[in-house]
Amino acid sequence: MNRLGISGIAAALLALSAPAFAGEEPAAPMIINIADRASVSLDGEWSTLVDQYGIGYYDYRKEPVPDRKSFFADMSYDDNPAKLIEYSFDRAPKLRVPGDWNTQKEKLYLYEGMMWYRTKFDAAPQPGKRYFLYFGAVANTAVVAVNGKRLARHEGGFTPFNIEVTGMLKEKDNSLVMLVDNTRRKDGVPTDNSDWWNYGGITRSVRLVEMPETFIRDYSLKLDSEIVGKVRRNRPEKHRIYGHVQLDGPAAAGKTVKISIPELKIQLNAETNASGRATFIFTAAPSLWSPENPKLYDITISVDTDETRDRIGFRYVSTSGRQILLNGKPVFLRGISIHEENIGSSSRVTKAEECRQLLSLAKELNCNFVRLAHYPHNEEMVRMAEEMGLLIWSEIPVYWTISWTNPDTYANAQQQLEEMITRDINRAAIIIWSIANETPISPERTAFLAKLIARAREMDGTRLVSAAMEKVKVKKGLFTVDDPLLEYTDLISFNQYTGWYGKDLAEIDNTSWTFAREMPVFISEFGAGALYGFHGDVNVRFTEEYMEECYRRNIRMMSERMPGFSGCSPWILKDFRSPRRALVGIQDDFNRKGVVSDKGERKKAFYVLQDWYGKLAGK
Ligand code: GCB
Repeated sequence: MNRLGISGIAAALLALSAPAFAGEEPAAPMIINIADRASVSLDGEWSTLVDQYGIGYYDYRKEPVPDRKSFFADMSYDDNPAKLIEYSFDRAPKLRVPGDWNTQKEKLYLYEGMMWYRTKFDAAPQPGKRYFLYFGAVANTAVVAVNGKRLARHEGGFTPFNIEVTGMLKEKDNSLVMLVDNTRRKDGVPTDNSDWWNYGGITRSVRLVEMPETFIRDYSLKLDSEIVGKVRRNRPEKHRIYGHVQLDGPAAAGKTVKISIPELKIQLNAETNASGRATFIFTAAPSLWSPENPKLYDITISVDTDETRDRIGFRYVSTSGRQILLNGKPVFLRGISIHEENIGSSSRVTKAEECRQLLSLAKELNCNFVRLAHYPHNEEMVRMAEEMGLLIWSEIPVYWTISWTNPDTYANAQQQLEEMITRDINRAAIIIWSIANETPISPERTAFLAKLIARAREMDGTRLVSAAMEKVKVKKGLFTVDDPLLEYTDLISFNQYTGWYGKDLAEIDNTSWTFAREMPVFISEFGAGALYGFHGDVNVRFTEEYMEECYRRNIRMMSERMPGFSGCSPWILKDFRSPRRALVGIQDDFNRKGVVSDKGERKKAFYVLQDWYGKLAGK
């Protein structure tokens, strides 16, 4: 039965975008720092069934069926051949979890739709413990059932969620069935049109997490930008560090929480209020995190029933006039944009080693900054960038033509924003939350985005908030950004493809910029496409020479004729898959704007960028 009482027909038309059916509750509040928690991995080979028509979910009238008649029941023809059971996960082919399905089997390369996943696992549930299933990311919608009972639904393909399964586990042979749907939807976030591959699947790890009854769910430690007291020569500045600890469980209220940072000789207690939340503030003089000094401190947070350890850096970021300041000093962001695709097979990144390959290339380019586009990347990527001394721009997939007036679309965008901020609130490397990319200006869009920015600032007042905007022409050869969103952002950040999505390379030399606002200017994208190894005249599109020259001239133009130019993240590190790229023999389903090819071969433009960044870095 449909819990919200919409008719079966309406539900069918909406497919999985429909409001939750019975048992399809929102996920539980997110548990952070999951790598530190007692857990077992459920990764591996899962049984899978492609379900183009939703036969495991609907009956032949396209009415949703109850758990026992759906594939969530995990029945098998072989268990009772006298009964009509038209499926069996035991007979089904396997797919690797984590992983996108598109690059695992040729016949799934273009598949968009529903897919069933099933795994079985043993557990040893202990009395007095709580159990959660944690999913790093499932693209894009997931409905989860355990032992035949539907428990939760999550929408948003790039952020984690967890659901509680306390009291539902057996010692042997638990069945975990998931319906995963990557159908593109106009009202989705992202919408049905983009410039990247719509990978489907359980794309990040799945874990069974064991928690005490009352546990530490999330926490933050934030450095305030104000310097407290006098600055003494050769001594680190003193700052306030403030934050919160949120407990979860029956005994969450009135608890003493301990926060300790041994290296800073910090040891303090805070009391939780009636909702299990403790806030604290103290002063300390940490060695500040920066690309040159990616210093992290071991911290421990504990209550009588639980303890978690993390490594946290402290820094502050702000703007002053046309400059971005990191720890009070001007910083030029030598960035590169990155999609979450590995080098080699161009599959969704699933291993630490793949993160390292991408980030090492950024280091080789002399970057101090990465734009993790166009959605939150996996947590490992963020933590590794932080350890390697790379600043981060992190964004949600509010991209191009979102349904600005649909309240469900807004709710989902905000949910994804909250999930991104909650997971990564303690990552010093992240200095910019970005809430949108190249969205067409209208009053509805600006209201939607302004609300997201307000929410981001409410959750986190310690970072810059921005969006990738677009340029407009003032007159021949003169451009600006004239977007009402600038009222709300900290940066004039925008994508500009002068010399590529225009007439020719010469237009770059005839382009200048003017900005009415005294704000830092950040070029979130520029670039050109080239097929690695394709050489020719500088004016021939897709040659390495064209791309190289496009980089040279853009760098000159931005450096010389762009007031407030404070950094850039050229598009993009690696060639990536996109259904918009149809030129056979050159594109072959790849956006070729990578400074390295899909196999990691460095194009000529790579060296132009490396050389420029090297000089800026004083190398
Ligand atoms: C853009 C988009 C990016 C595209 C890129 C391109 O402005 O933000 O997602 O892939 O242009 O290559 O056209």
